[in-house]
Amino acid sequence: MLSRIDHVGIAVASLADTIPLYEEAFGLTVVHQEDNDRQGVREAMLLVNNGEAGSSYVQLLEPLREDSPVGKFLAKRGPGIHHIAYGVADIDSALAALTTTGFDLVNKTPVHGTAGSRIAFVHPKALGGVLTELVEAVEGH
Ligand code: MC0
Repeated sequence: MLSRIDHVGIAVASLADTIPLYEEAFGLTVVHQEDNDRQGVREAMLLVNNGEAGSSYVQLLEPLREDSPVGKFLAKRGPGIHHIAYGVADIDSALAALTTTGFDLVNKTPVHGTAGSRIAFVHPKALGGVLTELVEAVEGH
């Protein structure tokens, strides 16, 4: 079902303060920035690798509102790893399989993700405390 690690989502208080750390430490560059109002985040995608199965990124997430998943996470736990996201070729069949096996989905149908991708979250309580995202990327991402 899973084709790659698409990205690691990291909650940060400030993109402007955190992006230079990844540039300096690993020479990564920001290849995409976007506000996702429904998710309540301003995000920056830093490319790690373009592989045969698709690309992998570090995703830095700054909350747009305190009362958003990342805003609440920062208030409770402080900055750090917020979620892991796996690439899938067909998110509809991946979600159908997880529903059949009884996993608690935050999104039963896909919603809008980075750069036009279709995404869905599995509840952290269902996977040992790790918020998990599935990503069906659009061609070229
Ligand atoms: C909350 N919890 C987490 C967690 N967030 N555990 C692990 N990782 C996280 N990121 C835990 C809390 O510690 C708490 O555990 C319980 O879940 C309930 O937390 P809450 O603070 O009361 O929050 P809820 O219940 O209102 O919401 C939790 C839920 C939410 C996972 C449903 O965060 C959600 O809908 N997340 C999916 C959307 C999302 O994260 N969007 C932002 C990234 P205890 O033990 O205290 O009960 S958007 C994104 O990444 C897009 C742009 C993309 O990639 O394309």
